[in-house]
Amino acid sequence: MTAVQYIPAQPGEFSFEPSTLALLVIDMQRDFLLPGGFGESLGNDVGLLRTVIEPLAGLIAAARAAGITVIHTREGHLPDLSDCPPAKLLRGSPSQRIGDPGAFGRILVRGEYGHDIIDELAPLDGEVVIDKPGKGAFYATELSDVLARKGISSLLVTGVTTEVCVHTTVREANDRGFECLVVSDCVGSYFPEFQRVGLEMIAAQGGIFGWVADSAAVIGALTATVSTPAQ
Ligand code: C5J
Repeated sequence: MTAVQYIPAQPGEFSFEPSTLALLVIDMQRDFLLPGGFGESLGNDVGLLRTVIEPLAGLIAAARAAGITVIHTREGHLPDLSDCPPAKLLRGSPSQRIGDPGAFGRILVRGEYGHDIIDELAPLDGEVVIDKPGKGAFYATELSDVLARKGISSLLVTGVTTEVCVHTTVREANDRGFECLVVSDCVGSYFPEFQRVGLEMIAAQGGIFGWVADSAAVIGALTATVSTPAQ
């Protein structure tokens, strides 16, 4: 029998069993986070996303130490863009579209330098990396199968951006029956207002999409996991 652990959270305590919990790290890619990259070229302040790096590195380390499954995602497309619907391709500034040359290679194209995960949060050998063509990590990916195979029913959700890929993924996960806790200082937005409201929306109405807690609270519970032997 595995011990149930608790994390103080909004709107109330989040309970989990370590063996059925995974840490999902969404789209911590150079295209979104590096100064001079795609995100910045759209006029965004990447500094707002980069505040996530340090707490998230600490959370990933704590999850690995506790034996929690860590899964990374990357948003991007095949080099021929056959998996990018015109509705997505044609949106946005004509000079900065998906597949166009950018400072770090073709924008959001798999295999390009900018598409990969930032060095600070590089996946370890053996950790699952899900390549996703959409905002949600479940759409047109193998994530459902991976989670089912590993017996995962609860997710710690982190990454960027809060109101886009994090929210879409949490909503997809919620509809599929997963219990999601969004880690407030480990998700980031280019828009401070969207960050605040995005987090509020998760835990509103008694946790309509899930729970919210900061990384200190989550790491506290994961550390207790390490020191509490399974029964
Ligand atoms: C966006 C993402 N914002 N990962 N992607 O286009 O949130």
